Amino acid sequence: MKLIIAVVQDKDQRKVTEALLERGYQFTNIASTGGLLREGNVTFLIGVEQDQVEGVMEVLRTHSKTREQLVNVFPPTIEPIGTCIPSPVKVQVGGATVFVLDVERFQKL
Ligand code: 2BA
Repeated sequence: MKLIIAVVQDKDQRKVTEALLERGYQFTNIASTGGLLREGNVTFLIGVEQDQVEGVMEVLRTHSKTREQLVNVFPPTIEPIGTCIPSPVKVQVGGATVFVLDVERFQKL
């Protein structure tokens, strides 16, 4: 068995959820926050058999979009104090960030 951990942008949550449900996968959603952007995203925990991994990947590939977002970057020198102006930099976010792990044991107790 495999555990797929997929970080998806908030905006794609509904489509990914619907597509996973339609295909009969079982999963859990956890509200999460990106370390860099500090914005809400969603982490899906999806437990599947080995032969279902590609099906889940296909759903994630189809419904997780790549978007550009601006991040404020502060210049390395911040002197004189109080005059520091952050400059926005574009970063590409998504599609999904996916980890596939081996599951040692799976039980519902
Ligand atoms: P964030 O941490 O908010 O990152 C948003 C985007 O900023 C990333 O998009 C990436 O393009 C850029 N970024 C983040 N950290 C960076 C760094 N150290 N150097 C250069 N660029 C950086 P994605 O790569 O699509 O990631 C989207 C979200 O997936 C991330 O949101 C984070 O929540 C999660 N994620 C990505 N890589 C991860 C990892 N290795 N471990 C755990 N979570 C990860």
